[in-house]
Amino acid sequence: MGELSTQVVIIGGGPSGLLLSQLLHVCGIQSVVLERKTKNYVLGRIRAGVLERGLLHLMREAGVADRMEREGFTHDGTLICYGNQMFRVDFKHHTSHSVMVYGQTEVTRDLYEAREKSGGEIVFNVEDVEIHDAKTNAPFVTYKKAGTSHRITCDFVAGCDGFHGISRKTIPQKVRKEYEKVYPFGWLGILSETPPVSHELIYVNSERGFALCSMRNTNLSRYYIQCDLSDRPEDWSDNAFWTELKLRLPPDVASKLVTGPTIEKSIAPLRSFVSEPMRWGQLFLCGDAAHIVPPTGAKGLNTAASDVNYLYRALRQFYETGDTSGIDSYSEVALSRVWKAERFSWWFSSLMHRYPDHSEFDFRIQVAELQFLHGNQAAQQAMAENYVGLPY
Ligand code: RFL
Ligand code: PHB
Repeated sequence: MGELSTQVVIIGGGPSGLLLSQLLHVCGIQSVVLERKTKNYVLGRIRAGVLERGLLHLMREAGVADRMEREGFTHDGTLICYGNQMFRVDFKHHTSHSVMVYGQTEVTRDLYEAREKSGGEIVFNVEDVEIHDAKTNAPFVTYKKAGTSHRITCDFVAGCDGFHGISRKTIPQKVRKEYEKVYPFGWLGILSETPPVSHELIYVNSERGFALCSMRNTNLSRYYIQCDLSDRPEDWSDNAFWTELKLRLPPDVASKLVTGPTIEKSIAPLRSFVSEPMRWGQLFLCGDAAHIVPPTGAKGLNTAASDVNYLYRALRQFYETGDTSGIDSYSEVALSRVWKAERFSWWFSSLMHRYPDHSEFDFRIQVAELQFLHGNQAAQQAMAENYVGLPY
């Protein structure tokens, strides 16, 4: 049995776990990250593309923002289409803030590089991770790697292991309350080495279903279309995808679309989920381990980052001054912001998708709300404030 001791054991080497580990490192707090997969597997997952100002600030604080500042694209607004209308919500005008388009893959790559440079301990390919004695002041974590058992004693455990991880499930069922909404459709997403059709994102509510035009860089486009939950990526040839996307875009946008071979194709279900509380003894949940949003508002990674922000400051306060107030209020403070992101993501999803079970009445209400957003500056300001990210 391998024995080790550290201050914080972080379960999960996705963006939440790595960002927390790097921020703790910068203020002299030790951690060990345990990741179930390999580094290449984690870096191969194509996910988020839009970063809020809070996450940009944290990347700077963690000392990992150089490439992001050089290569990321600042977006001051977004385009929304419905019927034969298109309008722009100007984030900069309404909030004086912008968002940055820089892929989650790149954020994760920059974080791995920084952790490796500073000798950060990340253990890959771990199995059977278990959290013990989280309700005492001497928690420990056990795991197996290549058949050998290991044990790490620590002060705190951060559960950053995503929706399917073990951390949330360590909290006894009678303590946990879970809230969930599953949407009756999914998103089929592709990546292609083609120039993006627009320099800002385009969200489309078309009669054939939702579509989104996004990007990663000047020659890498990311497009999504709403699909049936029973669809599989292999059911969609490249040609079928491009044809369907064009049918959902306004004709002048569709005529500019550059198509090409896709280099990734996947389907994500849409779900809203929150598990409360986010703290149980010395165990703290962060990111997808505690909550999921449908991707329409681009809030998943950003909400993970806001949890990391609160937890990092709470741990820092504890180690620097012995004050436990940040730790004690973590769950309540994090959840208050989480629920606002849940509300926004639910609202924007409801506004932009075609629901198979909607009546004509529901549809007319959706159009009325889109028209209201189109014509009303106060409604656009509310949307812009949520999209660029509510303050921490
Ligand atoms: P992750 O990324 O799931 O990482 C968790 C890590 O934990 C590991 N793990 C374990 N390790 C050890 N032991 C165990 N028992 C373990 N179980 C799991 C996993 O291997 C993994 O490496 O969670 P994290 O770090 O909380 O990060 C959350 C974000 O990844 C997620 O919220 C976003 O990707 C959501 N999301 C978006 N968020 C945005 O803010 N903006 C966007 O534009 C955006 N677009 C998206 C998205 C998610 C998508 N999909 C596929 C779900 C677009 C899509 C299509
Ligand atoms: C993406 O580029 O992957 C993306 C952008 C905006 C969203 C969701 C996903 O709302």
